[in-house]
Order: sequence, then C-alpha cells, then structure tokens
Amino acid sequence: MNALRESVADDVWLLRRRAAPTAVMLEEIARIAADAPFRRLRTPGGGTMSVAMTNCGPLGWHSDARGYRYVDVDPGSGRRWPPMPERWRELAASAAAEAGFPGFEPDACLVNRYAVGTQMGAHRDYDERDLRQPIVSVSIGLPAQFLWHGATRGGSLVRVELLDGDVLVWGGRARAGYHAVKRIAAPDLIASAAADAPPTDETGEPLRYNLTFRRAK
Ligand code: MD3
Ligand code: FE
Repeated sequence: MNALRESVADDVWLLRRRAAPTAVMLEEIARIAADAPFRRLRTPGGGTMSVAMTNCGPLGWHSDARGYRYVDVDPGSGRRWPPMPERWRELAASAAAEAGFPGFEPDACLVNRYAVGTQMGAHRDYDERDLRQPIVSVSIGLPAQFLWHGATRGGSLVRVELLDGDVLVWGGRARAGYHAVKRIAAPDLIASAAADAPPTDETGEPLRYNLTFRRAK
C-alpha cells in the first residue's frame, strides 16, 4: 500500500499525481471565482500579496490591515463563500488518511492563483484553531518549487517540485513549519511539451493554482 506516497520530511507527505487529471477541478475553480472573485489581499504590514486568492467552504482565509483571520462571509461581497465541492472534500479527506491523518474534515479551502513571476514568502500557517489537524494542498497547472524550512525560517531547506495533480499533506511535527513557494517560472518549452497545457487567465497567460484544505475552527 501507499507505493505513491513519498516522504518529504517528518510528517510531510507527497502523493504524486493523486489529484490528476485536474480539468474538472479547473471548471470548479471557475465556478467559485465567478461568485467569489480572485483578489490580491493586503497584509497587516501594508504590502499586497502577489498571489491572488479566493476561498470556498464554510470559512475563508482573509488578510487586510487588521490582520490574518478566517471569516464566514466574503468581505468583498458580504455573501457566504461558495460551497466546497463534495469531490474536493473527499479528495482532501482521503489524501490526509493516506498520509496517516484519518478523520480530516476541512471547513475551509483557500484557492491560490499564481501568475508567472509571483511567489509566496516563507511563512507558517497558524491561524487555525487546532494545529493537530493536517493541511492538504493540491497543485494545478504550472510547476512550482516548494521550499520546506521546518521549525525556523532559515532552517534546513528541502526543495520539492510540485506538478499538476500533486497532493502534499502536512501534519504532526511539520504542521507549524515554515514553507515558501519560489517565484513561478515561465513555462519551459521542453518540459511543457510533455505536460498538459497549463490553465491560462483571460489574456492567455499561464497559471498555477493551489488549493489548501484546512480545518480552521
Ligand atoms: C506546510 N500555499 O496557502 S502548499 C498557503 O503552493 C501556502 O500555494 C502554498 O503555503 C501554495 O498557505 C504551499 C500549502 C501548505 C499549507 C500549510 C502548511 C503547506 C504547509 C502548514 C505547515 C507546513
Ligand atoms: Fe502556507
């Protein structure tokens, strides 16, 4: 069992292509974004994130001048976040179970959209109430270099290339670890000939999406 489960670090598991094919998920992302559009959030420090975000599920992650938090309505519209597709919830729960975290019931799914040149700096996810719950991440579209630092921001670095359909699960000792996504590179002609064409924005620019499933409350 679990021939496709790779250990990246203690309590960090990579399930290669576990979410492939991702075409249907792209349709679901488009449906979510039609209701709760992608937006670049402000940080408490006064910056603006390069990654655009939206959410689905009962709770959504939000950031503005007041800080980071989970909210049950989209501050952009005043309406509840769109529902989490049942298939997504099942995928997240079964991936968590395969990585050794049974009983995962996500109540939030943050959808990140990366254009070429965007990145996510080193950070920890600790806005969730119960840090014994894992996080499940699904990568879609352009490849990304994911950096795992562990307990400290400058800690021992593990680099993982995340490809379309890859699922990563963190929990236990890894749950509060620092991690980052390196600046997304323009598609490599040779590598992209071997992969499915990446999703694109309205102007034809290639994209990466990442879904992170969390138990926030
Ligand atoms: C590791 N997203 O949204 S996967 C994020 O690819 C985020 O968009 C990245 O980091 C992305 O916060 C990386 C998700 C992830 C989420 C939580 C973690 C990795 C984690 C918590 C602890 C360790
Ligand atoms: Fe994160």
